[in-house]
Amino acid sequence: MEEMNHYEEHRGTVSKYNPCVISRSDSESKIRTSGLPLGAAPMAYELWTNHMNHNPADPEWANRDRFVLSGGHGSMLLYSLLHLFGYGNLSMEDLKNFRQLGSLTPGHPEYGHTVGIEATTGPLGQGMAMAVGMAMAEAHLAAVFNKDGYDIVDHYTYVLGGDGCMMEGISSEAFSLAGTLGLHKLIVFYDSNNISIEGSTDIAFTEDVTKRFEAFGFQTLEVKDGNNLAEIAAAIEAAKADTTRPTMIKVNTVIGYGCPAKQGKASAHGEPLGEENVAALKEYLEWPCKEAFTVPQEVYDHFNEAARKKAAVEDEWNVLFEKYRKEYPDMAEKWDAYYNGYDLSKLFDSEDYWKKAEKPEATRSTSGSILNEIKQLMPNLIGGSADLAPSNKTNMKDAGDFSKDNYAGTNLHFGVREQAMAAIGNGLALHGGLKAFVATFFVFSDYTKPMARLSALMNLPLTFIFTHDSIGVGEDGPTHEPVEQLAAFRSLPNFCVYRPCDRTETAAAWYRAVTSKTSRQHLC
Ligand SMILES: Cc1ncc(C[n+]2csc(CCOP(=O)(O)OP(=O)(O)O)c2C)c(N)n1
Ligand SMILES: [Mg+2]
Repeated sequence: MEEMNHYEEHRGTVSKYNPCVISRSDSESKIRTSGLPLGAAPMAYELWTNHMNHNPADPEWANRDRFVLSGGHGSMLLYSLLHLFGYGNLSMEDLKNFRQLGSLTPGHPEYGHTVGIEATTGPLGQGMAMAVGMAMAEAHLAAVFNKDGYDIVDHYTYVLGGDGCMMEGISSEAFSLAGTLGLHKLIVFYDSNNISIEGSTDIAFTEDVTKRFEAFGFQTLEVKDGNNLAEIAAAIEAAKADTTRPTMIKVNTVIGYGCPAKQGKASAHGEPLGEENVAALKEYLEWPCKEAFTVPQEVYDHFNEAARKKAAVEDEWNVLFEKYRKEYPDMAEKWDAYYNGYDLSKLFDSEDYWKKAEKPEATRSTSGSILNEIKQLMPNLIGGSADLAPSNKTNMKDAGDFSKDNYAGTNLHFGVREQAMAAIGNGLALHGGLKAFVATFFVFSDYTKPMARLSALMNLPLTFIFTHDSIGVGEDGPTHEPVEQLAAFRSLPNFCVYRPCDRTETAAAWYRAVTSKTSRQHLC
């Protein structure tokens, strides 16, 4: 392959600290899904080491840059980085247990299971949309909290995905909204290797992805050689320099790079490399250790040094925040409430809250007025509907509309994009500091189901408001009559379903939704 010669030039740079080489050999040779990690290692290395603000010693630091691996099948890329940076002491033993039951290194990254994982990913496309939610959370919190000289909320959201994530419709929904909203702190890495499971992407995916992103309103950049660290660095800097648009960086990579028999082929996607190929890979990348799962001390030292510098960035932020606390004590108190939760006992302990309705009222209307009562006491409540707010009764009075010109608003307008909406809801909840809800007609809950499944898996306290729950919705006809949806949601593990029939039950549903720490659905 002529193109491959181009990569030869940078072989030395890449092999030296390639976070993925550690994950291969003997038992390594049985490890699956090495294609993406090998192809995307240079961009991940460059980003995590030289550009991203994160602190392995404090993975929950509120102002850390977020990184989502949307192509969750490349989980070993993330595990290698977490190991090398010393996150949660993810050990070499843990890497050896890759994809084993109960290990800290499951096949796909799991939020809340392995320290440093920002979102559970694997269902392709969803990570892209969750990242948009995180970027929206950042933009909103920055608008609420930042003061002159105090950019206490000021971080980027990075997301990395491949051809599959770009093919999935949900990513287009989410990026269309991200472009409209001008989320310039969102930086998307497209691992473009022209390969997915069935072979060349040409068999099913031929449009110009870059043009699509231009149409969404993104800045688009291209890294011609995904092994060239300087080119990657320049693209990241250019992405940060654009302060009005999100950026998509198309990075041309070779799947399974470095393994002569497999690189550039679909077989590199998921098949284990096998012993011979692992040996050839190590030779090709000039990896100094023949033994399995061995990392030279020099490499650990290099990552320790990077981690040390990153801890210093958080130290500076902590100093800034303490000054902010002194200068703006009310804001600091508000910050604490955003992150630790508001006390709503004033509302929930009042008899009025639980009163029976004097006259019959549609539960969606009751829900709308309760939502507004809650909002009065819980300013970090944020959410909206997929273009059905007037019907779902989700508009919050005097709360402002979240837009490019007003990130302080808390009424979100998702457009007719239920899939992206639900994933964005997950992203808002994952970010921290906010209490999120999303809404649509119950019949269209089908469009939110895979994302609701991830909410439940991640234990996220996201509230779904599904209205018009009746087979008698009438004039709209059978396309709008939910029938099997209730059974489907009730069968979803770790997802609480409330189906209130009157005012008091609607009040109880909202009480549970805002006081509980896990995912729930709320039908009106
Ligand atoms: C929604 C969804 N559909 C299908 C799959 C199964 N799957 C996993 S990876 C993959 C191909 C992904 O191709 P690409 O993103 O180009 O990754 P690469 O092969 O380049 O690593 C598929 C179809 C999935 N994980 N999620
Ligand atoms: Mg691919």
